[in-house]
Amino acid sequence: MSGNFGTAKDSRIFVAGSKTLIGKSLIFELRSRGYQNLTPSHEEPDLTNQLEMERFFTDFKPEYVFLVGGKSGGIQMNQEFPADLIRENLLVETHVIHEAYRNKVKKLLYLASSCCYPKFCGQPMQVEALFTGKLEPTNEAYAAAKLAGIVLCQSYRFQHKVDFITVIPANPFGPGDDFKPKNSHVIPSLLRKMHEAKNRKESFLEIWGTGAPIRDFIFSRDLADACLFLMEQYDEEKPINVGSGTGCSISELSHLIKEVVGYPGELFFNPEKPDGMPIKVLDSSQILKLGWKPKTSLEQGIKATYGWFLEEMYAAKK
Ligand code: GFB
Repeated sequence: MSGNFGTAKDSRIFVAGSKTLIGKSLIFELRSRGYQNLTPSHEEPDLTNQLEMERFFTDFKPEYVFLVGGKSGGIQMNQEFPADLIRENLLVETHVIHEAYRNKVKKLLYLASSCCYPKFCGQPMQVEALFTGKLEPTNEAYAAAKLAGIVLCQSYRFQHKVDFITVIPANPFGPGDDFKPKNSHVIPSLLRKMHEAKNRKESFLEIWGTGAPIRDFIFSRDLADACLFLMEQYDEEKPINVGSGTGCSISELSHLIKEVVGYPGELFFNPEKPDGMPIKVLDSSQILKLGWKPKTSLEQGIKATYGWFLEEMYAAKK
């Protein structure tokens, strides 16, 4: 069913969302494994534009599609820009999935999100829990769009007999992440804030929320590796989770980042800022059973991400 993705290194591959954290990691992994026929990352068509998508699929005729595009960001972005998030993600999913079907793509992998799970979900979160409860209000619009993407894949599979699969990742982070204060997820945000607080010799740093929420973090290169593994090995309608297997509280995470950055000040948790979902840890037993596991510890991943951030800052100053 999956064609010959693993062996055919000359396959035409479209990474839809090549400028995203996961898109960049996927392109890096694909190139390092000898796949050369990738859609050029510097001139990605507008995924939200139906005509551009039609033209692109007709010209490039991709055989495999990794759908990792669309807008995403941390808790603050989700609260401020719900309309942009739902609109952009719905457009991207609709156009890419439909054109993949019309152009007889051999296989498509759609990357959903762990915020598709209900707010008060049993832990670790199993795929069977999807659609069984209310979503976390701070990211409801984004999550609704990502859930629609899951149903799109399942519906095209059923009606058109295509091999479209869904992967649900834990919270990804890594080199190439978005460090802009308003958009960023917790890891890039805290790396930047602590780095700047250290340089300014500030003795206190505010961390949003109570510090109690628990997250499952996956290093972007491990997630890209899992996506390539699943493109080859997984053909089911049921979404599959990809996580680290363990949870880490925001408080533990903040202290780990403090150590990596070498920030000597005190951390102050501000409960007036939103916590988001209380716990999000994925049940990743299915992919473990198939023979894949992550290679990078949280600490190693954070060190690599901070190293990348420092290089970027240095390059920007030159
Ligand atoms: O990464 P984050 O925004 O994503 O926040 P979510 C995780 C937790 O870190 C929340 C706390 O409890 C925040 O209150 N936090 C503490 C911070 N300090 C900070 C900070 O400086 N910046 C940020 N961003 N958080 C996301 C969704 O929810 O999950 C996304 O909003 C996406 O759309 C992602 O789906 C996987 O895990 O709360």
